[in-house]
Amino acid sequence: MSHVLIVVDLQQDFCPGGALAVPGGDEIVSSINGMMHLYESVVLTQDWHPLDHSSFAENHLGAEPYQVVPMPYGSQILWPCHCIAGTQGAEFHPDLDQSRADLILRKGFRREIDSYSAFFENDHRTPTGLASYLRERGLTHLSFAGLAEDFCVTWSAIDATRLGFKVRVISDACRAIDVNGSLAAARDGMRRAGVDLA
Ligand code: VGL
Ligand code: ZN
Repeated sequence: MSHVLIVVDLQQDFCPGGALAVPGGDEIVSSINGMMHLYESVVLTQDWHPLDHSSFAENHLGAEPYQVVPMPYGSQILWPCHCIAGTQGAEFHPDLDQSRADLILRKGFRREIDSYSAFFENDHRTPTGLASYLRERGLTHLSFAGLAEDFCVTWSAIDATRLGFKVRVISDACRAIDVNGSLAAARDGMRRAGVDLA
């Protein structure tokens, strides 16, 4: 029984001043650093998009950020341009301790599909490889922290329970975007899926 801390998307664009700032996103960095020593392993995820990514409102004629549009894989919220691969906004918060990270998993790098979950792209079918990595290492108990609780953290946590992992979300070490009641809906979905909301 081995425990891994998965820190989701604690990147500059999701922190105050960034392109898709999550309120209070920077407030969780020091508590996350402080809990890393409690785990056998630490994994960081990194949202990593090409400039022409289909989740960006800027890439849809006449669209506004936060508008919902149909995509071949389901409905998709359009976001402001964020976490462009190789730019400063895609870098981790400068105070995040990266030294204990065994793996940095990038996601969302295909133009035509978004990837909230650390396990599957938004078609719920295309794997990122993380499940196999964790299983091969015997990491069975997953704790999640990071940004944003109501999107990438929730989608990752729910997928993880479906994949058979024991899953906990440390809400105090998360912050949410909370568009149109998304945080309440996300917590509801996590409880129903059997995620332990600590
Ligand atoms: C995220 C929206 C778009 C997240 C990533 O990390 O929660 N949200 N891309
Ligand atoms: Zn993104």
